Amino acid sequence: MALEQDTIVAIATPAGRGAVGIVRLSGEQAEAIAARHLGWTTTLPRPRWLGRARFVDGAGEVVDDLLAVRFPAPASYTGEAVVELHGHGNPLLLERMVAELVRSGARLARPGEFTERAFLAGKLDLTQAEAVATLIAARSEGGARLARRLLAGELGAGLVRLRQAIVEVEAEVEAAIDFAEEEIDPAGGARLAERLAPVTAEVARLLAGHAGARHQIDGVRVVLVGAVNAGKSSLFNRLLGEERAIVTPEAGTTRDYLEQVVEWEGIEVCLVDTAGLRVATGAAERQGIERSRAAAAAADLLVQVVDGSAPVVDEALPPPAVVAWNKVDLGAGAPPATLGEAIPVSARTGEGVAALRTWLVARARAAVAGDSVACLERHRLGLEQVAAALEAAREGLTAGLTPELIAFELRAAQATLGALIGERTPEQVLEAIFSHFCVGK
Ligand SMILES: Nc1nc2c(ncn2[C@@H]2O[C@H](COP(=O)(O)OP(=O)(O)OP(=O)(O)O)[C@@H](O)[C@H]2O)c(=O)[nH]1
Ligand SMILES: [Mg+2]
Repeated sequence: MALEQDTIVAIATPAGRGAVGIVRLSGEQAEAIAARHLGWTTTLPRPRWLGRARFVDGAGEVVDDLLAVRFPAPASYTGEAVVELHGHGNPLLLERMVAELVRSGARLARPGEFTERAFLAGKLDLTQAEAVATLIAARSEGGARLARRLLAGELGAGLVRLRQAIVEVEAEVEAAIDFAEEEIDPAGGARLAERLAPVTAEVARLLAGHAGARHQIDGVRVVLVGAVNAGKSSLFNRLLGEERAIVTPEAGTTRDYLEQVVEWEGIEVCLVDTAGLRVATGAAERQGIERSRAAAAAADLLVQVVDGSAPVVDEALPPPAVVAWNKVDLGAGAPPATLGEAIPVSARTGEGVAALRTWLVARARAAVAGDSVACLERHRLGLEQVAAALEAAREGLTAGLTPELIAFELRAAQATLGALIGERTPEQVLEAIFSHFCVGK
């Protein structure tokens, strides 16, 4: 990817009105372009100091009274000259300023382009650049904490250490090639394999914690399923603490599934209410039931809601994590042991709902457990490749294969680690990562 020298501009604050709205410029001409509108004529303001300014358009009209700050290169987020304008948070004013800045020579930034430039300038490695988007998107305290660790470079630094250890082993294998040895002697092979063991163990540790870390970032999906009228939507509303889903005495009220994200004790939980399962009476309901089944299949935790006052034998479902034995206020008997773990509740009175929530939180906590920062799918795919290459190298070392083959595997592991950090990462991968950012970041 060629380094672009043009100056980019975007609104950095969210759409809508607010106390403050920020326009950000980055690139060689950032200061010169901003200067034209801010009256920075003879001297530029002190770097990194916020100063009052007036933004004037091409016709001399004042657009906004604001605060402006400049970050000369390379001590800025992008590594280029950056200017930020902190104006009043009205999209009309902000968009007008952006249009004026474009007229003066800036270009609209693509999503994630500021962070992409920071990455290209070497301010962040690729795992840190991803962390910026992950941190902004985090919907729970736990997810934000993990994203902050990623942003601090914990994963990137760990991967660099692993690569260094592999480079050292490879150097010894290459030495054997230089001496034109046909194969590595068994004692030497065993010793080198032993030196790879801690690297393999660390890769395995990162992979083992991936599922937990991913749940921390993406949340834990809790899906309510069951027969029509069992009280799924009532329970959904109770768990959320708001009347989100429609509840009626009619069977087949919920046609499509509903999702709502809640944060329970620092964990992001995505609660899903689904259409009741029965033989559908129409096309819409049939589709709704199909979607319910798909939602059930994608659940991390499945809660089967059963009307305990008139239990219906439900259709075949994946085994639920727990049964919510509902409507106990109507005098439902004890849940039959065949149902497995069941918690008596009443969505109407709220009885037992706290116990159900506590049960779900405990399971959600187990789902996010672990201490891996390898939280994204890209990390998992890369680390699995590294693990496979290391395993092939270990086998080669213990089986006395030619040093060339072993060196090849060790170089493959290094290359994959390099791509994870962002060195020689294919351009499509970079594009896919940065296109998921918001504009202005
Ligand atoms: N007495 C009593 N009635 C309940 C309870 N939970 C739900 N109901 C009633 O049962 C009926 C169906 O409730 P819903 O929450 O719509 O049930 P659902 O499982 O979402 O139904 P579908 O969307 O049709 O599949 C409504 O009349 C609710 O008021 C409960 O714990 N006790
Ligand atoms: Mg419903």
